[in-house]
Amino acid sequence: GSSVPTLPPDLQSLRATAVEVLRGNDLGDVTRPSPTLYPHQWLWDSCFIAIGLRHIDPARAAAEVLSLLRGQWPNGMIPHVIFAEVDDFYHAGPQRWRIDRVTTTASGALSTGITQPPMIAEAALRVGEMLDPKARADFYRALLPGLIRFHEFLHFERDPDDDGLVTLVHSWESGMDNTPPWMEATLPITPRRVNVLKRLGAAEALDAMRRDSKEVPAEERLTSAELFTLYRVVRELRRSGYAFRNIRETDVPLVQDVAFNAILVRADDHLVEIAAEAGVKLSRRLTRQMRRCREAMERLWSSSTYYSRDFRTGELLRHETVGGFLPLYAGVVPEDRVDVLVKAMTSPRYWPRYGVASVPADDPVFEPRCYWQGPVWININWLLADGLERYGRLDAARELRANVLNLIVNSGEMFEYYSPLDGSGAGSNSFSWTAALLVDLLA
Ligand code: 2M8
Repeated sequence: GSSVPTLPPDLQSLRATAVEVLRGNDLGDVTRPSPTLYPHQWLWDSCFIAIGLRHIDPARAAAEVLSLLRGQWPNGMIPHVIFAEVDDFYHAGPQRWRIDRVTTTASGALSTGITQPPMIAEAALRVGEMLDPKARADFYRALLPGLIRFHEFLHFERDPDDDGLVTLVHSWESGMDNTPPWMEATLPITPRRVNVLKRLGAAEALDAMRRDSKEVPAEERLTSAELFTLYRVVRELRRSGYAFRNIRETDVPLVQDVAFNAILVRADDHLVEIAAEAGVKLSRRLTRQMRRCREAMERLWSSSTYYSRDFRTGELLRHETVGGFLPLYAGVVPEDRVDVLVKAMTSPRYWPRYGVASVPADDPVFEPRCYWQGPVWININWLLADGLERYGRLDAARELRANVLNLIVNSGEMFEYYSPLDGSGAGSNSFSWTAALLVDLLA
């Protein structure tokens, strides 16, 4: 762990910077994650953004959450990106997904064909706390039918064999694009032409084919081989009509992601609470699957941490990441394991100096400034602090929050992610969920 920092006096101006970033990324009742890299609406970004916005403008925060329903598919899925009508410089835009051949969204907006960590119920509950009773009742009433259908999509469509855990079909669904276990599961299906180019030493030719942003140094993003493999997965999903029964017949990696399932278990609890307050009854089938999912988390534990699991083989993907701590946030960790997890999380391996890293610093693939392969992410640390609190580790939770706050204070800017070693910012700047969660941390 690290020592509790003394906060500099200009927190107010830092908060003003954060509010400014959110305003700059505001597209109406949707907030884009960043002006340079991400011009559309992302599912879990909007949820974290709403958690911050509730302190500034609760009605606007409620609108941010509700706007996600505009992307909902007839099968209940809420997509990971709802495309805004902007000049599209985003590299995985509508033309990669072509969902218009398969389905339409509630609003007719274009979207991707995959989902993202189901943070909606958490955001709804937190926003609800800030609304007066009448506004909250209206908000819940508007949200509930779509939210219930989303949870049903996850528990039914994505758990076709009644295993309990839900399965993801792309690393983008996990939100942690290049996290090591996902990359190890995905790289075996690298397109042949990419491997050939690599073998020929034509890495530059490969890089030249990239259409993602040049704003960020290459060493802070996915490698070209990784990126082209993720595009290949999108192509398989598109050809499968985004239906799980077809996708499972392809060679696309299918993963019961530990972080996603942990977030879902917690979201299920929140959904139960919201439904109870609104006097809405959940179906017995859904209630049963929620229970089975919670129980199935146990299968992801092995000796000292939780892992994601391969849907096809049932084998654990034994590469440790920060995702292994999110069962604390879910509340599924037996008391005799909590110390093991908390010790690991607060050790210098994970928490060398500034916040908990996405991959432990002694991992051979650890890269302090490369995306989900080492950097500190503010949203994950927010979830971890909440998990510590749930288990009564109040000092550790307080210390983590103070440390993360200090990280942002020192940088003075709202970066996408930060080096856990020296606290330097990386990725996009003016990043919305960093700004929003800073506002929440300061509240
Ligand atoms: C990153 O992912 C997108 C694809 O979804 C990308 O790499 O283009 C991830 O960090 C993800 O968790 C995040 O939601 C998204 C937008 O901030 O960016």
